[in-house]
Amino acid sequence: MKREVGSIKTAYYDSATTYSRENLQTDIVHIGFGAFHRGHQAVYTDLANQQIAVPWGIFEINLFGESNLINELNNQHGLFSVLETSATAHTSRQVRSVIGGIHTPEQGIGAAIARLLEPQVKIVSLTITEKGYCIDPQTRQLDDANPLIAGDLQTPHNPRSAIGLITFALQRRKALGLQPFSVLSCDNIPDNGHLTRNAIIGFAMRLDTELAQWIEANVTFPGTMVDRIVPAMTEAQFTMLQEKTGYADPCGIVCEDFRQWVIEDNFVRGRPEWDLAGAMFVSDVQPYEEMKLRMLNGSHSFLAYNGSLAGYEFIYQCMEDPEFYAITRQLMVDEQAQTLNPTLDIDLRQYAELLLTRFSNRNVKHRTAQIAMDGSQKLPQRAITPWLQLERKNIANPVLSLLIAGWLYYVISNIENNSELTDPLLPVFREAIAHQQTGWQKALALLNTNSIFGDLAENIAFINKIELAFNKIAASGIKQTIKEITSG
Ligand code: NAI
Ligand code: CS2
Repeated sequence: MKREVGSIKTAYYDSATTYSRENLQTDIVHIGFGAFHRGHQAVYTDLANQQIAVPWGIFEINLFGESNLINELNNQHGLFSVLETSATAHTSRQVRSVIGGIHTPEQGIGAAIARLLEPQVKIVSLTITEKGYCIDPQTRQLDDANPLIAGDLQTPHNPRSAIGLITFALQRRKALGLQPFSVLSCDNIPDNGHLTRNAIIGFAMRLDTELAQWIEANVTFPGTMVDRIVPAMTEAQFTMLQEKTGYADPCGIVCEDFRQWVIEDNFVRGRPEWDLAGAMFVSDVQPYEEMKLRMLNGSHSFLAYNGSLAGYEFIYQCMEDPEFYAITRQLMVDEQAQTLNPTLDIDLRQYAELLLTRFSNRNVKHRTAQIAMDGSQKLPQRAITPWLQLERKNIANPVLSLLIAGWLYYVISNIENNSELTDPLLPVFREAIAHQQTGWQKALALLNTNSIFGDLAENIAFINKIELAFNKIAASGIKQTIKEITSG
């Protein structure tokens, strides 16, 4: 059923794609050719390219996962389709900003290093998930115990982690007298620029202090707030994409029509005019990023755990349940918004309504189980820090408490039922609960995971509130628990 790329009929695409790809070169190396990058940075670059004289090219590197995606991308000469969908309308576009890619487990790390050493590379961007930075979420410093980091410190010329790869490429560029590049994290991590800097300079420090100093002086790590809901593809979405474009595109994706990108304007060798495609360049990303991470991602995590406990497979199904809808708004407006920087020039109530509408989009099939992944890397910024802030301000935080209790309940029941659970700390969780008897004893054991909760297991107010919420879920079920919070 698949067709040759040459047969992609441009008539099927709603977007005009006007620029020549003939002279596209690797200006940006992107690590992490997943769903999100295709629906976000690649689209922004494509749209900006349509309006500028010299288009920017992106080259893709995948360090993990299946090789098919990059092989298919290369078969299609880097072209792929993006179907953007609201609840009622679709727009399809063919993205033309990508040149091709490498899957290092197949082609070898040397091929990736060679790309990073091309003199004209100006930006290395990343969507490698929270865990890809190999950082302890509590201390925000490089985690030496991380097996990838420990391995790369032994053989830095043959790296496996993104952090080791970028540091080695910078070391080689320095030695070869080449100009450095900027490193642009596009992952959902608070203060992602500084965190990436901590990881790379931390790694370099362990190898060579002079290199670390050179990176500090010559490389920038702009912070970003990135937003677009781009779920992992399902069979149904591949079918929908094919129906709308006439082409069975193995690299295609379906995502929501909304997109936002706020970028700290701090690049050592220039950057595309992403603002022509709607991005915002600012001097301080933090207020935007905190708003999005807490109101959007915090609510997503609430729905991921508690929605799963209620039996909902997709986020839009949670939104069709009036109690879930109400408690999500309560979380956004009465709790998360109260923790945000008051100088932010955004109407947070309106922002909450926009998020609720986006979550309700039935054409975006975002699985609660997908968002539930890697909770250990997400809870600190989405739930724990805001929980503590509200506590300090004497503002009630029952929904954040229920989010944390829901995570505990979800982790324990999925381990015990052998159900889907993906988290880099899964072995630690298994070990922690193995010798505990009651549900709450197991929860307490998990609350002792320092890299997530710090020393909160000793905070009596915290433990009391989480215990109350946890026991309520156990005794009455999640739906009744939510009903009581929203009505009380
Ligand atoms: P995905 O599962 O489609 O792709 C993940 C990518 O990360 C793959 O290319 C994989 O090779 C790479 N990766 C995984 N573990 C890695 C590691 N340890 N080191 C280096 N690379 C690693 O996921 P998707 O949807 O592309 O999301 C990726 C990240 O993008 C998210 O974790 C989030 O931080 C950010 N993001 C995602 C959004 C979405 O709606 N999908 C929206 C906003 C941000
Ligand atoms: C989600 C995000 O998977 C998750 O943790 O909360 O990927 C979310 O879809 C995006 O941040 C939306 O921009």
